[in-house]
Amino acid sequence: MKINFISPFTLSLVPFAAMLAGNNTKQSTPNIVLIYSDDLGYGDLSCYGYSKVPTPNVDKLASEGLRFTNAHCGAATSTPSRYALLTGQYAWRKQGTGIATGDAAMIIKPEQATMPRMLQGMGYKTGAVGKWHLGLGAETGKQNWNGLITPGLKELGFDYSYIMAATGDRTPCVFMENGRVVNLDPADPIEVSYIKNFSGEPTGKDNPQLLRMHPSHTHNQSIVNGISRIGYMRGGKSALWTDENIADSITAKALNFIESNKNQPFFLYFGTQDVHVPRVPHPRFAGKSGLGARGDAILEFDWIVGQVMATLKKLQLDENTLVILSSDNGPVIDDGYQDQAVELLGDHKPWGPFRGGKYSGFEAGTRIPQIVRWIGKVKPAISNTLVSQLDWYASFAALTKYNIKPGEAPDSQNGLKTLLGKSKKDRQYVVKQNLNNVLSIVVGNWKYIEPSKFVSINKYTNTELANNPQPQLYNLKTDQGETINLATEYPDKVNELKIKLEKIRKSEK
Ligand code: NG6
Ligand code: CA
Repeated sequence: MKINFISPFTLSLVPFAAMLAGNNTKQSTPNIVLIYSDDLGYGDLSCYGYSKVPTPNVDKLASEGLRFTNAHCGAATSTPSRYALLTGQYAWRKQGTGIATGDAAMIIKPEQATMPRMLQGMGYKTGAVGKWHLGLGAETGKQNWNGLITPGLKELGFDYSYIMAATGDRTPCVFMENGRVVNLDPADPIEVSYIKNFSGEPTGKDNPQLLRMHPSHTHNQSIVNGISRIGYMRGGKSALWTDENIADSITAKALNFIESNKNQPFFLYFGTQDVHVPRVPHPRFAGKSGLGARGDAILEFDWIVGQVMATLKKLQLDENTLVILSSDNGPVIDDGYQDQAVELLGDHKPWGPFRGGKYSGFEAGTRIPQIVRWIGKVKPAISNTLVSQLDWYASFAALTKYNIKPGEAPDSQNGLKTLLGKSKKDRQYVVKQNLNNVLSIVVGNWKYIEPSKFVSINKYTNTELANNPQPQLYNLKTDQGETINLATEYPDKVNELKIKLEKIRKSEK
């Protein structure tokens, strides 16, 4: 008699074999890795065609995935952009979401819904590594940097965190792991202030002879590693980061997080310090781009991407990991230090074909690179579809079959099909904010920038902010550089977009 069945023993070997192979390809939902660069422009990557800096690892990612040409972050600076990304709510709806100091209280409150908590609830291990810049603790200026700072990322749904509290150019210049400063010697406690210096401590302003990199503006307070910063700090010598090693340190932690969680779904929010100021890349990259420290920082960023991709491949996670690479805002050349970025820029065009840059309401402020790669699920292509980072929250919810509750991630829409290249339908509209919280809205080819009385130029960076007492209307299809204001020619269009923007602004969220 021919016995034709699969024994329970054979069946039970299948998951066991998958386990042995060290991969989680049988997982029903993919791992999610967000590589979130800082101040990286649309034109900074060679795959976007405007770059004089080779970025082979990013280009490979793009050639294996979907490269977006019409992707937008929520704001032209870091804190509001990150706030919007992690909560699915426009930052301009909430007070206190502007560029945060290094001693800011946590800006997202523990009771708010967050992307990591949502994914955690769906069985993901969640980790944040690198730049944070969304505040820590309950009260501004009141953190005890020598103990556990709470509430922190754990209260927002991150199982693991290894972060820089704010930015590379702000104190405290230390890494924090799961809410505590790393390598801190209790005999040398840390103090931080954004009000006044600690007596006897040198500053960039009073002791410029101690600096190896001089500020071009501001950035003249406490000195760490020969670089003066925004903000004051004292103590914690053994915990201070070495700027040259930041990329190596955070990358090691990111890879370790991936490796430790390879057998279960994980979500990694990996915010790089590159290419923010101060730009002090490792000697492996310093001087290598020929474009000064900013170009070298792009090389370092590309290396980081290569490390993440090599690790996913080594762990056989390629086919079960959705990787998204993007940036928190557009590019800036001189953002506070004399690092030769301006002098050596040459033909490189960080802003691509767009006007403005970081801080701006013009496109270069918020039109950022975005690459989505998921082997076997996302076909390599270029997408010109209008998309917003606000939608990642609801899209990941759809991906993991989570039902968004009423009021949760109120400005986020499910754009999963577009993200995966299965739809070419533009988002109905995209709203963005500049440094002054002046809003603009893009609908199809049209862009409307609301009138405002703020200064038109950021005097520190020489960036056009797109602030104008008159309404502005641009046709992004025929004029992607926003050179011709069509507002007087098309008053009906101005009115239509103005009303739409007001409706979105006034909607209770
Ligand atoms: C600005 C700083 C700039 C940078 C930025 C934050 C001045 C004049 N400029 O206020 O150097 O630190 O904040 O950048 O102080 S971001 O990418 O984190 O938003
Ligand atoms: Ca930024």
